[in-house]
Amino acid sequence: MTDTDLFGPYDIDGLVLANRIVMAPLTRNRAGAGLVPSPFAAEYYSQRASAGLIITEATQVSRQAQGYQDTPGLYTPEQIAAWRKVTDAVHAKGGRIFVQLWHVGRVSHVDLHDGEAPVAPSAIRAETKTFVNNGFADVSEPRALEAEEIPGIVEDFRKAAANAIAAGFDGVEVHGANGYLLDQFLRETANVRTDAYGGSIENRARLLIEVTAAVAKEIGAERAGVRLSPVSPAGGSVLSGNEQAQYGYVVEKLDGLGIAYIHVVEGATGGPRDAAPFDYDALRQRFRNTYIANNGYELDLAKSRLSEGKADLFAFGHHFIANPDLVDRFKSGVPLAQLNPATLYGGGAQGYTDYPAAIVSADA
Ligand code: 8OZ
Repeated sequence: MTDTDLFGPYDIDGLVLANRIVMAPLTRNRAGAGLVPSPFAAEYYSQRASAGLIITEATQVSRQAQGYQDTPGLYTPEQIAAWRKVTDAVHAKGGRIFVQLWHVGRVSHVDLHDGEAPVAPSAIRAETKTFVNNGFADVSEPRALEAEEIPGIVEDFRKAAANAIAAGFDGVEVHGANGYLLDQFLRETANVRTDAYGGSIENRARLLIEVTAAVAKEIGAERAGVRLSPVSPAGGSVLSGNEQAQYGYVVEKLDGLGIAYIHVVEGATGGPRDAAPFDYDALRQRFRNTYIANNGYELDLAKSRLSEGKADLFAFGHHFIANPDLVDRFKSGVPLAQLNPATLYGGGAQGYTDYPAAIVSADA
C-alpha cells in the first residue's frame, strides 16, 4: 500500500490491518492449570483490539518448550479451546491476532521438566535467570540436542501452527529472538555443533529456516512471520561480531520462503536501541514483504521512520500494557499511563485487565 499514514490501513497479503500499530508479544505469566491462557486473557487482548495487529505473548509448542512458570501453550485440546475464546473476542472487536510460538531451549529450569535438563544446540549454559517456583533462579545447565531430535522440534512448530489456525488465529509468529532456542542456534557463542546445524552461517540458520518453512507450508506463507533480535543480549545471548552477515543470510532465506513479515527488535530488547552497531536497513533491503520495527519506539520516532520508509509497521510493547487504547491515545494526544512493574509477571486481573481506557470524546 502506498498510504503512509500510521493510522491508515495496511494490507499484508490480503489481511487488512486497521492501522500500522502492532501490539508486541508480552509475557505475563498468568496461564492457568494445564498451561491454558488465563481466564482473563480474552478480555485483556480484546481491550487492545484497536491495534492493527496483536501478537500474543510467547506460547509453547510443546511441554519441552517451556522455560518460565505459567506461560501458555498451544499443544493440547484445552489450550486450543481457551485460545479460541481469545481470538473470538479480538475478532468480535474487529482486531487481528497472531500467536507467537516459541521453544525456549536452554533458557529454562530443571524444575519445569521433572528434573531433566533443558535442551539446547550445545551444552553451554546461558548467563541469565528464569522465573520459576515464584521467584527468579539461574537457568539450568542444558544438554545438547541429538541430531535425531531436531525433526521433532520442527514437527512441534508445525503442529502448533495447525493448532493456531484451529484456535482461530490470523497467523503465527515464529519466535526467533531474545536468546531462545532458534536464536541459540544462530549464535556461535551458543551453538558449537559440528553437524548440519552448526559450524557455518548457513548451518546455524538451518533450524530457523526449517521451522519457518514447515509453518509456512502448514498455514500459508502469507500467515507466517518471524521475530529476530540480531544484537540483543536478551536471554543470555552473547554476540560474536558476525551478526550482520548471519542475519543478512537469514533474512534472504526468509524472503525466499515468501513469508508475511519479519519483526525486528532493534538494539537490546527493552533497552537501548543503539546497544551495538547494526545496519537494520540492510535487512529491510533484503526482505520484500512487511518489516515490523520494534524496541523503544515512541509516536514521533514511528512517524519519522515511516515517512523515511524504514519500516511498514511499528510494534509497541510496554505502552500497550498500561494503555489498552494506545492507538486512540496516539491519535488524540491523551498522555500515556505508566505501567506498574509489580504486576507485570504473574497474578490475576490486577495490572492486566484493569488499566482503563482514557475517555476520549467523539469529536476529539
Ligand atoms: C520477559 C519475560 C519472560 C519472557 C521475550 C518471551 O523476551 C520473552 C520474555 C520476556 O521474548
